[in-house]
Amino acid sequence: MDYTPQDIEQKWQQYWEEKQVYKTDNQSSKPKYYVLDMFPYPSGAGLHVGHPLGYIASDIFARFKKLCGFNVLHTMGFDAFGLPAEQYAIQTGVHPAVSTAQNVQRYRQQLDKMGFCYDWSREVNTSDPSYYKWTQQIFLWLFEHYYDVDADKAMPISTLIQKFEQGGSSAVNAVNSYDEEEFDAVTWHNYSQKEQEDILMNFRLAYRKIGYVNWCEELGTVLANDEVKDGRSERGGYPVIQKPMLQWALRISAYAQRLLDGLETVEFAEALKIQQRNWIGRSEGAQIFFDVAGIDTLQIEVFTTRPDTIFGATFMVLAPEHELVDRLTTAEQRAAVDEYLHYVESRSERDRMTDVKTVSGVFTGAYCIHPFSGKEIPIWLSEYVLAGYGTGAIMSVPSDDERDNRFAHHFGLPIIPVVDQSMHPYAEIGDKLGIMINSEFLDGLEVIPAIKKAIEKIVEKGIGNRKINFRLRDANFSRQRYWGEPFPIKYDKDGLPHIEKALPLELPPLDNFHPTAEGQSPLARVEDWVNTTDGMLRETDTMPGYAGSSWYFLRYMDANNEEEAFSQEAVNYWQDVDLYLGGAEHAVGHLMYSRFWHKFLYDMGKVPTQEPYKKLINQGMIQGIIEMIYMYNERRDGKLVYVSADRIEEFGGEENFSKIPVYIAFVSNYGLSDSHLDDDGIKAFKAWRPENVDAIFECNAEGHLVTHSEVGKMSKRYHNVINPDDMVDKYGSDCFRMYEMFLGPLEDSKPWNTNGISGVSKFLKKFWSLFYDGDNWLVVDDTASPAELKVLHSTIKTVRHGLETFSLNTCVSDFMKCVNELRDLNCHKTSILKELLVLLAPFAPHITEELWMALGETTSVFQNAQYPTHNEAYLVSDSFDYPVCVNGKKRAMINLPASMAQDQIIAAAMELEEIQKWLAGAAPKKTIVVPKKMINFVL
Ligand code: ANZ
Repeated sequence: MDYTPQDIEQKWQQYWEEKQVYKTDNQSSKPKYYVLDMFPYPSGAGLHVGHPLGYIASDIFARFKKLCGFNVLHTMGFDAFGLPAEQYAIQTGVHPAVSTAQNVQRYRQQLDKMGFCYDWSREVNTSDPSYYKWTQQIFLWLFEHYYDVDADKAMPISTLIQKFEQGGSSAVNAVNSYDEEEFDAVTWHNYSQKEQEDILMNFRLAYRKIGYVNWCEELGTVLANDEVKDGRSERGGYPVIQKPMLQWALRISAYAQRLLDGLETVEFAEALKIQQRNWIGRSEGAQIFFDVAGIDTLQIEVFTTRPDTIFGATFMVLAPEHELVDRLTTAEQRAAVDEYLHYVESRSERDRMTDVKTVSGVFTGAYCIHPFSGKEIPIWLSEYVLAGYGTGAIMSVPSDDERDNRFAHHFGLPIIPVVDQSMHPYAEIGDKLGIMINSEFLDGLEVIPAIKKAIEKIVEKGIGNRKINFRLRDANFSRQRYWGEPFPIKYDKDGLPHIEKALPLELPPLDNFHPTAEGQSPLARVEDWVNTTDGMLRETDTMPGYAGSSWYFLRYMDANNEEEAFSQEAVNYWQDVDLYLGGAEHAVGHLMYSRFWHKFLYDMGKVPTQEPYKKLINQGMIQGIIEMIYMYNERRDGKLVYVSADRIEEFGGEENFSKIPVYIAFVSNYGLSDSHLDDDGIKAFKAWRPENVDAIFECNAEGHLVTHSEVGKMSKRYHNVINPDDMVDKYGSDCFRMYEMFLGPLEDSKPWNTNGISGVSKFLKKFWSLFYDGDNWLVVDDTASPAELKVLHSTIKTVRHGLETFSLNTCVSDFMKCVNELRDLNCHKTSILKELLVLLAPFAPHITEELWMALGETTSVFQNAQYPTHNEAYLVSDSFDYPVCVNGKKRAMINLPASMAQDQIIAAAMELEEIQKWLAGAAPKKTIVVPKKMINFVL
């Protein structure tokens, strides 16, 4: 029987499905292990060879763990809500549910072909009402909780209400966005229901606040951040403004410290931890209150990490959105301020944070009192101060802060050096500029002690406090879109939110997917859905893409539970994800939100662990090679001219050319240094694009049009997508799986190159040939030799090590080496091959299953076998290469068992032809044998 993967792979895939080989129970006497992949968004383009890289690695690992005796949870599903399906619906009228279902089906086919060991009975699909019912439920839990700082956890809103009832606002220490007056218990009782609700909203973990969206009037729609470029819409180039809208947000900021602390307890790549730490952005410093000149009781609160520089603060800057802007602006400055605010509207937050070239701002006309000098310092507005960070106001220290310095230079504001506090007094300069510089109490101190001292003084003076600030902001949770989870919320006539109790609240049918003229979600058009029977109006926004993905790993634990999101029992059994594999691009999005949701669920007592993922590996990207041909910038006789890459200098070099990506199927030696279009390639290229029919091709001497190759994205746009289906059809899934691993270290990005795949294909054929020679079954039950055992056991050792350290590429080469060595030894012994087969099974599950059964087994290797462990005893070198000397000069070498007796060693050495020649028939005078060192004959 020859090895033809096409004949065996489907057979075993069907077998696994029929026998439910990968079905996992929530109860077992075995230890548990949970291997999770980041589930895909099923896009219209299908999977390319880059996508399965992580899936293959995790599948190998899951199978390995199964064979090691673990009860392994390994699942797959679809992150199926999202923008592309909705945009497709806008363009084509095809309902997102329809296109999504088609894409899911295609993904499923592609995944199935690769022979993954998923328990498909646990599949989740975030757009399925039976799933999003629970996403809505978790949202409501968030809505019904607040973060209690004293308890350091989420608590029910009912507890908060009790506290307000008993002791007013001072009885509560909670994370909130409430910035109105303090109130006592009596006042709370006297508040109307609406007033009470408005207050509570500022404490909820899911709450409503004014958020800013990218609004494009011309397109009549809200745009996502990456649809906006330099203040204009990417599509059409229309102006985009920041439009305030009431939006839902999640109070992730309440969990900032715990999200930071949790990183110490998990095994993520250090680079990823750093990214998360930066995103959380913990800063220690002070809040300081500056009185506003001439307006009693009005204060501006700033946050600073450098309170020690307060003597260099020469002006204040507020974010243009700061709530005091209106009160502070003087009549003379009103027009200038209004004009400036108008300008800022056109600037996205991203521009404001990243654009350092533009210096812009305006004076409000108002002044603050410097708390130490008592002198007046001007209050300005500028876009570089962000409304959402700190307090949205800063004290500007142009001597020490770069942005402040740029600003001061631009607007001619004073700069007072405070770098070396010991070099004071600058009293004289300070007096001229109107502020006091006597920083006596900071004299001679280094920065850190100076900060401490400054805070001490600030607290002493009663003008501020020590403060820890986090850059992490509450995430906007509203999208003005159709294809997402509807909020289970409706509003009464006073605009108060009420909970929808009957879940799921399903998306209504729709055929016009355009947003409304006011920028609302298309749901706003479905009047009979929006207007509820109890006279309320439904929320028409939907949840963002990361809602469903924030908890899907929990659903897998108990995917078919109709009573609850997951049972206590299931989650107590599975606990958490042992290994999570996915792309690094989710570092601060999905991973942060899901860690946050998990901690919230932990606070509620719904999950037993603080962190959802014990270990996380980011697989690299598989890039494509882009093949381009040089098109000359001028036509010849009206015809396009293409020039072979090795001849472009004749035409004046690169600058006279544009590079056109060509479909890689036309390219000969694709991915190699001499890639080119030959006659057939040129023919195909001509047929591909009508404008090329009469094009001129300036080829090289061999008649080739040499192409220019670059490593880049694998994408439709570069015509370089390699479809895993094609690879599997041609080489088989086992080969494809092993080749993907063979490409290089899992975490590295690397270009796809099909050329090497035939090497892996040959390896599998050789492996097969240890069992079969044509129709001859070669395997025999003889006892294994030490050499064979050594080959096997050293492979077990290195492969296991490779698996444990996720060095799967080296495992593949270990297998190759092993098979070559066994072939050299002509080994066809059951005891060796059976172990090797199990060792290889996680990598190449089909071929090994076939041969396993051929060895006489009757149940799957994955249900029945145990992963081999190596025996060190077989690895000890059992022979030694002796140099054989005559009169001290080396004349020959001989390999002898290490345990051989001296007289036998001598006898064996004397028999050597070279030695016989030297002895010439005579017996040596003396023979010296140093065991495991050398043999010497003295004549
Ligand atoms: C005075 C000062 C002097 C500052 C100095 C820095 C250096 P991180 O580390 O990111 O927390 N800041 C505060 N709120 C801001 C806002 N909403 N938008 C823009 N900048 C803001 O940075 C905190 C520092 O960034 C604060 O300390 C403040 O400037 C500025 F030599 O105050 B500093």
